[in-house]
Amino acid sequence: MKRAKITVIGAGNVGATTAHRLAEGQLGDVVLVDVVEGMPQGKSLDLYQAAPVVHHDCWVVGTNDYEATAGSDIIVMTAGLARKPGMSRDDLQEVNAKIVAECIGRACKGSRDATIIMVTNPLDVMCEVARRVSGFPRERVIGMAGILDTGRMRAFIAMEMKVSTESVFALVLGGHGDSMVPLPRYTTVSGVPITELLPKERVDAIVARTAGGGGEIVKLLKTGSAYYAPAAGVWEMVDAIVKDRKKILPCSVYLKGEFGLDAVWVGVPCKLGTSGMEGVFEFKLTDEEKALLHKSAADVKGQMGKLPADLS
Ligand code: TXD
Repeated sequence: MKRAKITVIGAGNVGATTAHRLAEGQLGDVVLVDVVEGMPQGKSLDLYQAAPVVHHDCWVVGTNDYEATAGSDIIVMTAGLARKPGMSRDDLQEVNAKIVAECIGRACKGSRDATIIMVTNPLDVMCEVARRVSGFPRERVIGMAGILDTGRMRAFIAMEMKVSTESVFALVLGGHGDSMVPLPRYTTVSGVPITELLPKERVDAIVARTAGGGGEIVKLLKTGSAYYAPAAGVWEMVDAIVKDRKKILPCSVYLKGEFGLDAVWVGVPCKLGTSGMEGVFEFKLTDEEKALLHKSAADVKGQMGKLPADLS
């Protein structure tokens, strides 16, 4: 079977860390693209020189143009500005929309069958830019945020209960922003909902810390935003797609009526396999949960409305 070819656009913190995980996880050959001259080439050489030591044989190539990306199976889009302290994700929209339109437009020319995994913020709105510019069906444009948000929630619960992170499962729906919707009712330790295990005020505190999880790291780092856990989220999506694992993972998806929402990007559980986003995993929400999800979706839709009609 042919080895997967994965283009990672943006060789900054998230992009380079993603390339590292993908190559060392033996998921495919990696082409790392950035506008900064020499930087993706240097990082790729450095990554590839670890191959003989850590035992992988994936090629890692760096470039400033898109020629070497042709025929990619997966395009991971991480290029763009990251938040600085005091900024919201939406503050990045205008400038990042231009970067996403340019990069996705160029990358898609030689890779018409690729699946795009979006990372650039504001995530859900940038997914719409990629969908419009690429013309790809929703199955092949998917946003990475839910794995990060649920990863944060799982980590906070593991810290609180002093149990292995592996025993904790969490569910977060909604846009990747302040109005995201962590669902404690479906968040469990070894199958038992945390609402049965922790007092309400602790659950509320974990929900609030999850929603502000990105901002907490921005504040600590001062010069940029999180990248190790985001890169892990991309790794899990690529792994599910290239190995056709049919994993149910929370991702940003262009909804077509699911959960009562239409023509908007929000995080929902979906099935990932060779064809990309192979189906939304829909289930019944309480009235309160539904209201929160619809509020989050309305926020995303409001931001989508600010995109220019012509993105080229
Ligand atoms: O959950 C999520 N989706 C996210 C999203 C989690 C973490 C970070 N998230 C967002 O990813 C973040 O808000 C940013 O919008 C992106 C990238 O974050 P990163 O931390 O990697 O930013 P860096 O380190 O500044 O890297 C960005 C790189 C940098 O090397 C630039 O030179 C490059 O993007 N860049 C470009 N490359 C190619 N082409 C163009 N036009 C371009 N413009 C900038």
